[in-house]
Formats: sequence, structure tokens, C-alpha cells
Amino acid sequence: MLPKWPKITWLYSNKNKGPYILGINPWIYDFAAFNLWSRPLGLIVLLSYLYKSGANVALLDCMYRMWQDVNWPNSQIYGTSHYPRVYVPKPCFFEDIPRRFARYGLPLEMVKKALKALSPSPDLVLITSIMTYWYPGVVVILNLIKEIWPRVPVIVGGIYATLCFEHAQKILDAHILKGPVESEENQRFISNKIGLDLNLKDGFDLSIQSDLYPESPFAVLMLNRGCPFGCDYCASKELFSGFFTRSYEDVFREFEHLYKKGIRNFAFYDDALLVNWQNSVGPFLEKVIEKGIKDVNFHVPNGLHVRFLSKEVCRLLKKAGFKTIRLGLETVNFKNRWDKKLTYEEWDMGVKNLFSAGFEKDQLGAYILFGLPEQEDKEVVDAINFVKKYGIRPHLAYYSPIPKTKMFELAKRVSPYPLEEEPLTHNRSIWPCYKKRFSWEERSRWRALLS
Ligand code: B12
Ligand code: SF4
Repeated sequence: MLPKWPKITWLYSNKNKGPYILGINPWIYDFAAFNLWSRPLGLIVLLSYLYKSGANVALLDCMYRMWQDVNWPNSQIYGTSHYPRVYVPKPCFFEDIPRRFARYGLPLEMVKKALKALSPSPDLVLITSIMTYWYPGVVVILNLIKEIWPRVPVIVGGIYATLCFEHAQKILDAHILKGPVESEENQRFISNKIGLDLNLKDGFDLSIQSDLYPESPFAVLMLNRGCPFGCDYCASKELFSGFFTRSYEDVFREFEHLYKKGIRNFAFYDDALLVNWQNSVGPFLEKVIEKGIKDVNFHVPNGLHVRFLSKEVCRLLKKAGFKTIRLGLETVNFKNRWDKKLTYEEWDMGVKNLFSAGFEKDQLGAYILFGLPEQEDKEVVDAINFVKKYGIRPHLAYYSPIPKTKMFELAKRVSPYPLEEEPLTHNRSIWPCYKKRFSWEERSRWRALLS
């Protein structure tokens, strides 16, 4: 029988005789945070595998309005939103940063109360981690768990745990697993811990979002994992070394289920959504159109690969209901890039195809990398002007140095911050590698150039 676990979302089946597992997405500690269809997809994937393997799983997402009595800012366009925040003392590394530091998400005391109300205690707690510089949330929730249930085993995994494994091992009193949960080593470890075989062969099922996030105005989808490009500043290959396309029919089933539950906003979390178009997003969108589903909004908060934006691709994106498109331009120094993902001709063609397909200017935005080690301001200014000429909105993607990437070595050499020792200093908001350092004057100057 289901134990009395109030205030937590459950994925529960009478048939499942396995242990009771609680998954947690901790708070964000940062200078700024906005919910741009943010969801702990890695944890959802893991909970889905566990459920399919016979466990009963529950979720506490500190970044989701789980309880009606929490004051939460109203939803904005397409289900995006601000988070509630509480200012907290700034870590000592940031004395020179004239910005306030905050904890975003559910009130800490309410989370504590909700956890204490769970009886009996879970058999296992899983904590996910996302940005490397968000690890304080993991520390705080882990301390809370240890205080409430000192004997319950806890596993921490995810992006921070993978990229900063040694750091995590040093500071967290928990089992730390690095890499995808699908790796043989992780699969074995988890199977041993739960006393069941972790079943990966049927894949995961993202339709569980409707149970785990019953009131949410959006859901996330993913057709492909990994990225074949390997850019110097990106950790994609370190996080998932291959490239894998899920069955578009499975993804369509997830989408249809969530759509029937009333969700109309869907964000793709793929690193490389358009790679392998013919076998993944292409047929997926054909199916959306064929079924006559019209009132749906698709969003790609991660940059799309412009080189794949042929006429036909753009036509389908438009027809199927894409509303927010971000293009991965990064720089206009086409001859001497830190990646090999785009030429001028490909850019020009891709953008023209988007406009011909009927996209409006305000649906399109281009990411420009800002604050890379040794980057000149002129390069960024040129890119901003270049993008504006196409009538598209430029967005600065403030550089976050990431361990295990090619660019990290150079970043460490130029940054005044201890990037190797302290993941907090990877925070994009402090402009860790920008030679003039962060100031409000500089920020306003760049903002003015963007408008
Ligand atoms: C989607 C995404 C976003 C989304 C939101 C993410 C979110 N949930 O909040 C958006 C678009 C908003 C975003 C924004 C940014 N992002 Co981003 N994003 C991603 C992306 C593409 C996918 C993450 C994902 O969900 N993957 C799919 C899931 C299935 O994989 P996973 O999370 O790794 O989970 C697996 C394992 O980690 C493990 N696992 C996960 N949890 C757990 C838990 C346990 C217990 C266990 C055992 C295992 C486990 O098993 C899972 C299944 O295999 C990653 C790149 C990537 N390939 O991961 C970048 C990435 C995380 N982002 C990155 C960056 C740089 C940014 C930005 C700074 C970009 C910018 N310059 O503006 C901003 C920062 C936003 C902020 N507020 O600070 C960096 C990380 C930076 C860092 N220092 O940590 C990444 C790695 C990309 C890169 N360039 O290398 N991002
Ligand atoms: S193309 Fe994008 S996801 Fe792929 S490696 Fe480069 S930055 Fe990362």
C-alpha cells in the first residue's frame, strides 16, 4: 500500500513491489534565475527507469510550485515564469561582484516540513544536479536529508556530479555517480542499491511529467541525445559521448499523452535537434501535422544548428507550431571559430529560409557568445550588428567555463577566479573570463547595444 506521503507527487502502481524512492531537484542558488522551461530531465529519466523496473517513485522538485499555498510569480508567455527568491549571503569569492545572491524556488521551511511529514521514510533518496555552479542547492538539501533521515542512503548524480566529480566527492556525504545513469557501472550500482534489476531496455517515458508536474503549463521533450560537433567551449561529449536517436513514435506517444492532459507548450532539450532530421524530428512533426494538432507551441531554448535549416525543414517547423527559435550563431568570425558548426553561407540561407517559411522577427533570436577567454569586444559588437541586419534579436550567451572542455585550460589561465577549485566561479553572471570584469555600467552598455 502507498505510504502516507503528503505534498509529494507520486508515480505509483499497485503492481510495483519495489522500494519507495524519492527523487529531488534542489534549489537554485544564483544571482539570477528565470524559468525558461526548466526541468530536471535527467532525474525524470531516472525515475522513469526505476518505475518501469518495479519501484514506487516520488518527486520533490524545489523549482516547481508543488503547493498552492506558496507565493509564486504568475506565469508569463508560453508557461515561462520567474521563481520566488530569498536573498542569502554572497559567497566570499563574489565580494567584488555588485550583485545580490539568492535562493530560488520553494521556501526552505516548507520543504523541510514536507520532508518531515513523509512516513515511513523513503528507502533511497536520489538528488540531481544541473549547472556546476548550482551545487550549493545540493549541499543544502543533502544536509536536510541527513538531519531528517540519517540512515537513508542518498545518491547524487547529474551534470555537476559528472563534470566536478572530485569536488562533489570531497564535499558531499553521499554516493556520487558520474555520467549517464545508463552506463553499465551506474546501472549495476543502482540495481544493487534497490535490490531490483534496473530495466533500461524499454527506454524511458517522459509522459510521466503529467503525474509528476500535475499543474505545469509546459513539458519537455527530447528526440536525440548527444551531439556530433564537439565545440571547444561545450561539455556535451563529456556528458554523453555518442549520438542516439530515440524512436520518434515513442516521443510522439509522450507528446500526445501530455497534450491530452492539456499541456500546450513543449520545449526540446536536445543538444542537436536537427541532426538526423529524417529519422527523428522530421517524422515526429509530420505526425503532429497529420493528426491535425494545431494549438501547440514548440520551443527550442537551446540553439538550433542553422546549417540544417533547409526550406523544407523551416516549412515543417512553422507548420507544426514552433514559436521560439534560438539560432546558434556564437560568432561572426566565420573563418576562425572555436567550433566548426557554421559558415556564413549556411547562416544566410538558414535565416532566409526561416523568414520565407513565415516566421516573425520576434520568434527568432541568435545566441552570441560573450566573455570567452581572450575575446575582443569588437568581435561581439560585430556579431550583434550582423544579427540586427537580418532583423533578428541578438542574445548574449554569457560564457560559463566548464571543466573537461577544451577551452577550460585557457579559461583557467585568464580568469582571476579559482575555476579549477571552485565551481561557483563558473557562474555566467560574474563574467568569469571577461577582461573588464562584471559591472552594472558595462552590463548596461552591452544591453544598449542589443536593443
Ligand atoms: C536543456 C539545457 C538548458 C535549459 C534548461 C536546463 C535546466 N534543466 O534548467 C536552458 C536552455 C534554460 C539552459 C540554460 C543554460 N545552460 Co544549459 N543545458 C541544457 C542541456 C542542453 C541539456 C540538459 C539535459 O537535460 N540533458 C538531458 C538529460 C537526460 O541528461 P542529464 O541531465 O545529463 O541526465 C543524465 C545524467 O546526468 C544522469 N543523472 C542526472 N540526474 C541524476 C541523478 C542521479 C541520482 C543519478 C544517479 C544520475 C543522474 O543520468 C541522466 C540520464 O542519463 C545541457 C547539455 C547536455 N548535453 O546536458 C546544457 C548545459 C547544462 N547548459 C550549460 C550552459 C552553459 C547553460 C547556460 C549558462 C548558457 C548561457 N550561456 O546562457 C544557461 C544557464 C542558465 C542559468 N540560469 O544559469 C552547460 C553547463 C554549464 C555549467 N557550468 O554547468 C551545459 C552542460 C551545456 C554546455 N555548454 O556544455 N540549459
Ligand atoms: S554544436 Fe552545440 S551542443 Fe554540439 S558541441 Fe557545439 S555547442 Fe555543444
